Amino acid sequence: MAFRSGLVALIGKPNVGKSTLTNFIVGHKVSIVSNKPQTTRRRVLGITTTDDYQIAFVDTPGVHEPHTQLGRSMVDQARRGLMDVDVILVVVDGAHHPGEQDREIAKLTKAHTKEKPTPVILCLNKMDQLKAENVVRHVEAYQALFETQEYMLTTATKGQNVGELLTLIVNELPERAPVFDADEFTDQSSRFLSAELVREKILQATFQEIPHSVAVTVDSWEEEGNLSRIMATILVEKTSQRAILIGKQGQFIKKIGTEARLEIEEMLGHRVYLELHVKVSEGWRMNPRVLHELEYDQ
Ligand SMILES: Nc1nc2c(ncn2[C@@H]2O[C@H](COP(=O)(O)OP(=O)(O)O)[C@@H](O)[C@H]2O)c(=O)[nH]1
Ligand SMILES: [Mg+2]
Repeated sequence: MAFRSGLVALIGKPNVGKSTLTNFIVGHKVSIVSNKPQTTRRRVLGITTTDDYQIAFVDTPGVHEPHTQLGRSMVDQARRGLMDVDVILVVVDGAHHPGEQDREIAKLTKAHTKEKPTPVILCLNKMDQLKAENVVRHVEAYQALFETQEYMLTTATKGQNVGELLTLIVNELPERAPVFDADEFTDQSSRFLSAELVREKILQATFQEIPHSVAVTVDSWEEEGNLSRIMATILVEKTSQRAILIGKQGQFIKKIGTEARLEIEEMLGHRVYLELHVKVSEGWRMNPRVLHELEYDQ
């Protein structure tokens, strides 16, 4: 079989498992995961290469109603993620019947395929939560909505049926030489991924408005032999949020720092010294300059 390669856009509502699926396929955490919507704030490329194929997945922020400058930038990126792709992989929550947001996404993909015919494959994720009596009804409803027959039921957290899903995707890819080196797995810098790992630990440990209000920047990064010295700032929008993140006697920030450091060390393959500061920056989500500094607009 000739080598196949191509670009695959992951499109779907927030929280359906797009980043979990990307990370599983790529074998590295290129896109952070939490159960809070809008965890992914900018486009991330996740690349997998075998002897027979190379797939570059474009993991986009979920399509949702934008209320802030950050939200608008995220939806723009989801739309742009569709440009020039070889396959559109629509990821849905297979455990639930399609709803209003799914119909919105269907409109988006249909508008795109009308202009540029592109194969659409459905990934009905969260199969572990799908009741047996709903399988046929949900599969048929999503197939009708997205006007495609091709689908796979998956459990991304366990990697179930992901191999089968990859087979469907590869069959739709053109015969083409690889574009990326075999050892490249993302287009994101270690610096950005490190900031994202800190944000992931915060998202996983906080509730309500904090996940939406947090951003992380890496302010300095120095290599000392086999050690990376990283200084990062956590931006929040209110003084009360700062107090929560620091916690009693600094306990909360310490826990976040340890969890993030361990994962950054794993990613870099050497020791890391991580220093975290918390800063209040009112309304940063509305501020294009701050969004640019955070690289959320790229
Ligand atoms: N039960 C179950 N949970 C999943 C599955 N895939 C992802 N999740 C969880 O769903 C949440 C959102 O996942 P994420 O990948 O961030 O979704 P995204 O917003 O679409 O990128 C996380 O808590 C994941 O652990 C799955 O197949 N089954
Ligand atoms: Mg995501």
